[in-house]
Amino acid sequence: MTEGNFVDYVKLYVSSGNGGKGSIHLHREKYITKGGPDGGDGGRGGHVILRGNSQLWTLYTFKFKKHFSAGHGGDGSKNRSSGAQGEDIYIDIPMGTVVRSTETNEILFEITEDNQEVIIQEGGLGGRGNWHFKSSTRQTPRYAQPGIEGKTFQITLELKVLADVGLVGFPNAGKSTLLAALTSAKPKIADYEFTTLKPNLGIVEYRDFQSFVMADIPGIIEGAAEGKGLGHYFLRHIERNSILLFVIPADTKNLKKEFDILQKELIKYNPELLDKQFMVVLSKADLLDDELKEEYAKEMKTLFKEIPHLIISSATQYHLMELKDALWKLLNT
Ligand SMILES: Nc1nc2c(ncn2[C@@H]2O[C@H](COP(=O)(O)OP(=O)(O)OP(=O)(O)O)[C@@H](O)[C@H]2O)c(=O)[nH]1
Ligand SMILES: [Mg+2]
Repeated sequence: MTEGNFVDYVKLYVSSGNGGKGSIHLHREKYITKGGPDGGDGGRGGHVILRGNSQLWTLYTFKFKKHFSAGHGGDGSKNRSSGAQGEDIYIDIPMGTVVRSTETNEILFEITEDNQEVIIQEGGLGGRGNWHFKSSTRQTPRYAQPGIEGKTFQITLELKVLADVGLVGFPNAGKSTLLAALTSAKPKIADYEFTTLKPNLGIVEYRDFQSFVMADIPGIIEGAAEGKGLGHYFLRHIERNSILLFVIPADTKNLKKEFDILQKELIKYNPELLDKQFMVVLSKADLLDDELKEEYAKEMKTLFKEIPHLIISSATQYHLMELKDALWKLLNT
């Protein structure tokens, strides 16, 4: 995953297939002069079906493809033979995707399970062939039903659950570096503020083939809730994470103040964020000597009390396994 893989809101056009035409056909055979109607039915048009897929984490694929059309039904033909059914089209989407009608903004449903299928737009019915319309007074009906046309519908997909752990910190705190150290994501990392402009997601592989998703978002600064920096836009993504992992660098001027500012911005933006589980890491510990580390450890113990905390270094991998353990424990309580 690279910079800009984070797509959580898209509008799609979906079109179901037309139903095939019913056939108007009169049976012809040697020696049979009045064979009667034998035109078959048109096949139904293909449905558009949304399907949950647990391997997907974002709506990224829809950045490039926004139109989806199912196949048309085949026309009926002689000998009462029905037209082929139009091919259904399946659109795979991640779990936690809310599907709305773009026109009314009404929520239609939410995909919550792997392989869950919902028909979002039905294919048009095939028309009935002329043999259905034979009666005592009308032996050779010369009409059949046309198929019903498919429909185009615009839907809005919005991803609700994005990640299990969201990284929160000032610019340059080392969030992207931590994501890169824990996952195979390759976010841009540099020694200046606002290197990360768009959130990045990575999958943290845990013991026994378990995993959780971590989201790295742009740095938050004082005033973010009022729109300073990039924070105001990205704060909404944090709302969806179940754990907020505060990243504060070891070269911070003031550990407590930095944590307070971050927390204050979150509360200003949405007080409900306080109900989330918090964890704090002091990053870049390789910059500290043992004595300083010791001091920080004490300070964190008094400052954070109930909040789990760790001193880590992405550069030297110091305490990264312990961090995974702690996050996993939090996720499972
Ligand atoms: N020594 C040391 N430097 C680190 C460590 N982690 C990150 N850095 C450095 O800190 C700088 C910022 O790192 P990033 O990971 O880009 O920081 P960020 O929090 O993602 O920054 P923004 O995207 O701007 O919000 C880079 O120069 C990194 O090389 C670490 O564990 N040790
Ligand atoms: Mg970054």
